[in-house]
This record gives sequence, C-alpha cells and structure tokens, in this order.
Amino acid sequence: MNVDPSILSKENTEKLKALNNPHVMHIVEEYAKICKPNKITVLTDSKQDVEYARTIALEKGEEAKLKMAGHTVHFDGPKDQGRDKENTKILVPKGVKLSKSINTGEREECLTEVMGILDGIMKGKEMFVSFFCLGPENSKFSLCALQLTDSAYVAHSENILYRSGYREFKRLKGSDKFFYFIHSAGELNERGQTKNVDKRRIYIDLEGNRVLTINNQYAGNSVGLKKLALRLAIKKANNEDWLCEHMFLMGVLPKGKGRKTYFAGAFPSGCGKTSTAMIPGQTIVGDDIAYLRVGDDGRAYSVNVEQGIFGIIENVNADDDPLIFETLKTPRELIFSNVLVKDGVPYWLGMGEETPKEGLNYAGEWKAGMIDAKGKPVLLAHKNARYTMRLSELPNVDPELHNPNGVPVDGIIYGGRDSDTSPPVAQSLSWSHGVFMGAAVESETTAQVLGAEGVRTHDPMANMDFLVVPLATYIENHISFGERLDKTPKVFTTNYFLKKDGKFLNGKLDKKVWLLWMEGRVHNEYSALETPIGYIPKYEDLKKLFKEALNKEYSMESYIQQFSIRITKLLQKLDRIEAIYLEEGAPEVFHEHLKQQRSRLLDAQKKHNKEEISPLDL
Ligand code: SPV
Ligand code: MN
Repeated sequence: MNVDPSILSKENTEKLKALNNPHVMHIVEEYAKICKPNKITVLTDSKQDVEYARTIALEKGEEAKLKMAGHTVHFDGPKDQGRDKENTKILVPKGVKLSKSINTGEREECLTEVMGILDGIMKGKEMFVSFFCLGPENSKFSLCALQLTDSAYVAHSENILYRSGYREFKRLKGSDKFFYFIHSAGELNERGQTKNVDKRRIYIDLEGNRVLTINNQYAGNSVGLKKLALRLAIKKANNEDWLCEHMFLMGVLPKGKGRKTYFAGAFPSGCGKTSTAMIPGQTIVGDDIAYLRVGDDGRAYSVNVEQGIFGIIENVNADDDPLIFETLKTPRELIFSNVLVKDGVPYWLGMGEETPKEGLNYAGEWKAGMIDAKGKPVLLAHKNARYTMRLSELPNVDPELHNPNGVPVDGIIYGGRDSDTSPPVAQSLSWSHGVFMGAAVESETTAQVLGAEGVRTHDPMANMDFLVVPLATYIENHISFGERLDKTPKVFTTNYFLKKDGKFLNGKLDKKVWLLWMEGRVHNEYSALETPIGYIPKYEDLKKLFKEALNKEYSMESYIQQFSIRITKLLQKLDRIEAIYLEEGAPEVFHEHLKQQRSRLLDAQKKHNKEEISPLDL
C-alpha cells in the first residue's frame, strides 16, 4: 500500500487487504494522493466501525444530538437543500448527445476540471472508506459500491440507508465489478455546512463506473448510493437485461382473502409515493429505488436497493402518516435534516402539533414573523426537510425485504399529478400500453413548490431526472423486458390530485380503495369498463370497497365526477406527449399506441358528441 502509515494506519490497511481486491487498494491510494486527507479510516461491518461514523459526525458538528435517545439533527446549507440539477452532469465523449433534458458534459474536460477542485480538498480532514451492497447480499440483483467521503454525516446516513457490503466485496474475488463514489463536502463553515456551493459539481462518469461529487452535503447530491448509483445502475441495466427504476415496492393484503400481492410504483416527487407505500394495513419493502429482473419462472421479481428511508417530513402527522409519525417520536437511530430545533426537540411543517415561535434551522436562528428579501414569511423548516431511518424500525416492514430472490411483482403503478385530465385510477390495455402510460406521466407543480401553479412537467416513469441513456432506448428496454416475461405485471396509472372548483375531488385516504381495486384486478376479481385510455373501475365495486376499507359512502355523483373521460383534456395531453416523442424517438409500438389512443378518443367524441363522457354512458 502506497499511502503514508501516518495517514492510513496498519490496522486500517489490514481491513483493506482482507478484501483481496487490488482495484479497491488502487482507488484508495489514488484519491488519497489527490484529495490529501490527513487521516483515512476504513469502516467495515463491525459494530464498532458502524458506530464510529455517527460518533465523528457528532464530534465534528455535522450532526447534533437531540433530546430523544438515538436522534440527531443535521443542517445542510441554505443553498444546499435539494438535488442540484444544473451541476449534475453525465460525462460523455465529445459529440455524444443523450436526450434533450439530460444534462451532459464532455468527459475529458469535466474530469480535468473536477480533479482540479478535488486537489487537496480533504487537507486537514479525515476520509472515510465504506463498503455497501445495493440490494440484498448474495443475490443476482445486487451490486457492490465503494464510498470515499470526508463527511461523517454521509457515511452515517449510508450506514442507515444501505446494507453493509464488506462481506459482499470479499465475494467479488478481486474483480473490478463495483461502483465507486468520491465525495467531499469541501470547506465547512462554523455550522459544519459546505461553504463553496458555487463550486458544487456532481459528475457521473459512466465509463469509469464512478461518480465524483463535491462541495455539497444534501443527501440527494452527496450520498453516492442513492441517486448517483441509480444513474450508474440505469446504464448497467440498459446494457444487460433488467430494469433499474425509481420505484417503491409494497405488499398489498386485501382483508379476508389470505393473499399478498406485490406492487411496484413510480411517482414523481410530491405525488404520493411514500404515502402509497405506507397505506395502513399493507407492508413496505422499499420507498425509492428498485431493481427488476425476469425470474426463472417467467415472472418479474424485484428488490429494494436500499434498507432505509430518506423521507420528506413535511405533513408527516398523526392523522395522515401515523406509523412514520410514531416512529419519529420514539427513541431509535434517526437523523432529522433541515427541521426546526428548539430545546433539543425537532419540529416540521404540517406536523399537526403546536410549533415554537423560535428555534434553530438550516439558515440559523429562526423567529416567527421573519420575512425574506421578497417580503414573504420565512417558514420554520425547509419544505424538503427529511428524516433518515432504517425500514426495520417500521412495524409494517415486509418480511421479504432481504430476500435475495426479491419479491414477485404482479402490479406496477405509475402515479402522476394533474388537476383536470386523468381519472384517479386506470389499467392499461396491455404491457406495452402500460409502458406507454408510464412514459406519458406528467406532474403539475404547486404554487408553493416551483413558482407558477399548474405547470406540467413530463416525467416518464418518474425517472427522467436520472436517465443516462436516451429516453427512446429506456422505453425500448421496458417494452422488451415485458416480452421476456411469461406473466407480465398488470400496469396501472393513478392520479390523486383531480380538482373541481379548486377543491380536491378525493380524500387522502381514497388511495387505499384504488390500491385494493388494482390488487383485485390482478386476480381477475372485478370486471371493468373499457375506455379510450384503458380500463376503469365500475361503480358497484368502488362503492363496496369504500364501505369495506374506509367505512365511507361513495356516491354515484362522486364516481361520475372522478371517472368521466375528459376527451378534450386527454387529447391535449396526447398532443404534448406526441411532440416529445416525435423529437426523442420511440419504438414503433409506442407510436402505434399514440395513434390508436387518439383515434379511440376521437371516435368517442364523435359518438357521444361531448367533451366529457360519463362512465355510465360507456
Ligand atoms: C427524490 O427527490 O426523489 C428523493 C430524494 O427520493 S433525493 O435523495 O433528493 O433524490
Ligand atoms: Mn426518489
């Protein structure tokens, strides 16, 4: 080992040597030379090493203890509160273009730039070397990941969110088939926050199976194994024969039927992903990233890449999210980020409890009534404030979470957000029509989040932010994945956000009914109405389900309002989607679906001579 023993001790060197992997040794050596830390600590899967990251995060002030045992708080800087799209680039050879909305950079140029910023970036700091396994251990799904970071908060978060990979690296038998992530938070201010956010760079080097990310701390930018590994894995899946998706995984357990049906679901941020995976009475396998493969029996199988949740805390309260709320209020290992802290107690927006008039948040001292430069009230916590915890802390965690074979997926849900176009739930006419539906997902911004309300963004499979292959190629992979299956999952779309006169047409709990209907459809239990855009539920079935699941009367009037086929709006959506795919390209079958869906909509319009067709007239 070519690192000064005063930096990498004998004991730490031994931990590396035990892996018998020259590539790991080489990477540690190389980045020790470039980043110049004054100490390197290798973290194995021992209890002591796992504890160490948390201890140092507290000692160095990247986290602070809260009153409740096991709870800590971390504050990202004011300009480091979300994923930085602008400075995240996929490195490609000169002249290579991916899709219009994929941000790329010329590889050689970007590597030169980032290596320059990395030079000496860890001076006076400790570098942590950790090993993780994406997916369950000893499984054909899983991938090894090596993390080098100077942030103890990042190492600590990863210990919570991911499975240890120290044993898995030994199973690699010296191969270089692993991803690696180099992260530096850069220079920190007195609050332990990244100072030089203007030099933030997140470079995804597909060719090198690595990501270099610097001058940031927000987990979506810094934690290598989350959205950075997702991008590398999408490339790998594309070159092989599986899918890497921005999906939750859950078990659906209809009462009294004695069965469990697994669903995977992709929802853009803020469209109800975690809350769907946490619907009471069901089980959760994962809430963010899933790998899917064709099983030996011809069914689709999937694993959760992670073992924890990095969840949005806003609106987590006793009524809407009772299980998570209870978990956040009791002692266990938990990291709160970007909440408000007063007397060692965390507070957040929409928590359903009285909040203090002052405290400490990501921006410093906060007081009720503060206004920003534009005269708008400063919120007590950031809207993207989060919690980091293990799934095993939840009472509804699925027992198959670590099954190396994954769970069989019989249903796939694509969730969008629109106020005036799509019905609350619909089923595709076939697998490829389902791919078409997923590829057409749109999400409307709300006034609070991204400026103007009602701005639609196209987010195919809720994965657009993370694509590293052209959109058309990604769509093609989905079509061919289905062709390799003997039993394709049933594909559905949901939209929890339909409005009339500015009011939501559905309650927050209604999604349980849609879920139970979808589960029943997988088992051919309900007949459905065929519409130009797919199958929708019949009134009698929903009425029964509302009564059974929510003890709610579901009126015919609600059904008609929610499930009317909005021809004009649906045609407009089709035009938007077509324009995108004419530019991006798509498989032939996809264009066929576009054409057929349009002609079905136009035929219905002619037949009924109406812009909105009641489901009763279908
Ligand atoms: C998301 O935004 O989809 C997240 C959080 O899951 S982040 O880690 O920022 O990607
Ligand atoms: Mn996500």
